Amino acid sequence: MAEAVADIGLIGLAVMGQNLILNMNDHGFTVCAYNRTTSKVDAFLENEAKGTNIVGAHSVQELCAKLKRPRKVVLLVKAGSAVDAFIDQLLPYMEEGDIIIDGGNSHFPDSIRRTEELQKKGILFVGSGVSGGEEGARYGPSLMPGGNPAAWESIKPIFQAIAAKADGEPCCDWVGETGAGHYVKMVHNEYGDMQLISEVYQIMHEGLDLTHDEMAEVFTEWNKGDLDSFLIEITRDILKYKDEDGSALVTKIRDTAGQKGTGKWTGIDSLDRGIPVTLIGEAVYARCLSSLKDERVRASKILEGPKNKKYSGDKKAFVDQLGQALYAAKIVSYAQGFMLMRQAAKDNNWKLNNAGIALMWRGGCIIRSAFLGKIKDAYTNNPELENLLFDPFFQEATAKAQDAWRNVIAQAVILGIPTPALSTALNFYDGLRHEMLPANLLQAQRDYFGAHTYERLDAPGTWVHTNWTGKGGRVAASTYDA
Ligand code: NBP
Repeated sequence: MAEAVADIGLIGLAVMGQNLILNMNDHGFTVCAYNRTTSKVDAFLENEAKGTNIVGAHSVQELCAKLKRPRKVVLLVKAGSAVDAFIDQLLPYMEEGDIIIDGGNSHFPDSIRRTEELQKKGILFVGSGVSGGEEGARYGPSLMPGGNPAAWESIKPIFQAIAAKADGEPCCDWVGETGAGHYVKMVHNEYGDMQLISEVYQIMHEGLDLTHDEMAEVFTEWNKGDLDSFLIEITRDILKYKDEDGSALVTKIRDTAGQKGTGKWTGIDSLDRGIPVTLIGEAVYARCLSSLKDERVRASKILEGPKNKKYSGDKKAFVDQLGQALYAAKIVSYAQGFMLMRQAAKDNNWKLNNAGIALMWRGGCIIRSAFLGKIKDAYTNNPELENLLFDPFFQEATAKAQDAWRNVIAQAVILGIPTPALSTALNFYDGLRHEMLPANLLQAQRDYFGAHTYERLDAPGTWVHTNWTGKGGRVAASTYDA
């Protein structure tokens, strides 16, 4: 029988698993490593893990035998059936109170199911979002654990030690019950931020004729202010990067965007819950449109655009307005994300800690930014905040930026440059701040053609049908929302 020497076990020795193990080792935890293909355990111990306290196992049984109690096992394997397969393999060697943590990119309904199924067996399941890629895993990821709350006390010291730190605080806290960790990880995605930055790039490149070095300068400046973030920083570096012939490498990259699904999942989930997360939706569709390259090439030859394709005003002033538009649209994007999480929390009985979530995203992950500190402040000041845009700081920030934001979109429309995310953000903002929307007409139309009934403003709760043409009958359709 192997001696129980390890504080925690980890299964899955690909890029994330290996780096997370090394990170835990750096923080003084003894980790036992295991992988389906066991030759990778030996290779890891002989190379990357050489000279460390890391130990290995060649079977799930050996792994469990080497773990101190309660046993804690992190899975960092391909999401889906591999996670279920490992849970099944672990169960015979675990006992009540032991903990299984899935750190892969699992879809949150799977984590809800796993938490509930394992709870019945006395095993504590944690579905944890892990963000930050290879470097994050190695030197400090953003960690978003959720699942069975009874597991938190045992894993907290390890998770908070290895997580990224923002202003000295760990970018890791308990998110909520069952699938909350993986849900928050799903909503936390870079699609909106990346699309907004890309639109601003296209306006500067196509409409203002700025060189890539000039654009890099703009991003350098932006990174010193409100927009200070990882994505602005890497965009600056990308714009500066030269190919062998001295031209900007980015201009040689085929303009078809890939996607791995988290944006799409968020979009679908927002439709299911009836929450307008329009920035993610537009960002996903923009990637879809980008991948229709051949069709776009044909369209570019036959579909007419505006005659005037270049901005003729003060470029420097316009670049300043672009920065303001980017900031305001980003605020709307995060407001929408928090609206979605608020609804999901209601639907699933999760008590989400919004300030904690903002802090978890503040460092270690792709969307990390100084701006998330402001979101943390907003939810710390008012944990019950209905909408991020209602917070005085963000209310003022959007009010200050709105003239610039409107002008940027107006100019982009005139020049024929697409701005799906910048525009949808402004449309959302204008929609939200309208007490009255034209849905009254829409309801009248629905009642006209389908006898769907409508509610009268002067008699709330009273649903009536009007015989609009004088020819219809008295019978109305039943009232329900699909
Ligand atoms: P991969 O997603 O490439 O997964 C490789 C691991 O999964 C290996 O240990 C492999 O074992 C194991 N595996 C596979 Br593939 N199929 C299996 C099966 N049917 N049964 C058992 N094991 C199986 O590794 P990764 O990129 O390190 O990511 C790990 C997890 O973390 C994934 O869920 C990923 O989505 C998530 N994640 C990745 C990143 C990133 O930047 N890469 C960031 C955040 C989260 P083998 O060696 O025997 O083939």
